[in-house]
Amino acid sequence: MMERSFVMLKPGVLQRRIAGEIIGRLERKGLRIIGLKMLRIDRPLAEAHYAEHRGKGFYGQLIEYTISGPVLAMVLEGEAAIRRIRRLAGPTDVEESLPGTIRGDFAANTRLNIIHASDSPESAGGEIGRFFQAGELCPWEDGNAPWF
Ligand code: 3AN
Repeated sequence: MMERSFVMLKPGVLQRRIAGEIIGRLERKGLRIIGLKMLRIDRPLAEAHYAEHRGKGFYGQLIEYTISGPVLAMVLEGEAAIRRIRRLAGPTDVEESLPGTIRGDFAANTRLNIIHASDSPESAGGEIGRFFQAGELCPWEDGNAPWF
């Protein structure tokens, strides 16, 4: 099923100069970038995005890290995009993420995670709406669709 997912490359990605590598992996899996912007997330937006984690031990650090520098926010479209991107990202816990996944290859610290990817169609819809206005998305015809 054709889906849209919200992906955010967190501040450590720019610090470590691995944005191109990560975006390349998403593209190679056949996903289409239909929205992309760089922004500095403010505290209210970070708190809204991570509302489900409020009260947890790592919440404060998670918010501070998320607002510590610019992020790359993206909307990707493709067949089963949500599940594909979650599989490419690998598990949240860096001890569990296998080599070959984005977290398995690049994340050394669960608290300083490098990628956020929507985990359901419902959260994707909410997250896309929180970060992008409808006019900022640019869907395009995919001439390579049969390959993917
Ligand atoms: P995911 O980003 O894989 O959907 P969530 O939503 O459970 O994972 O967690 C959001 C973020 O909170 C993670 N990317 C990570 O930075 C942080 N986090 C989650 N669980 C932990 C934990 N047990 N210890 C430290 N940080 C965590």
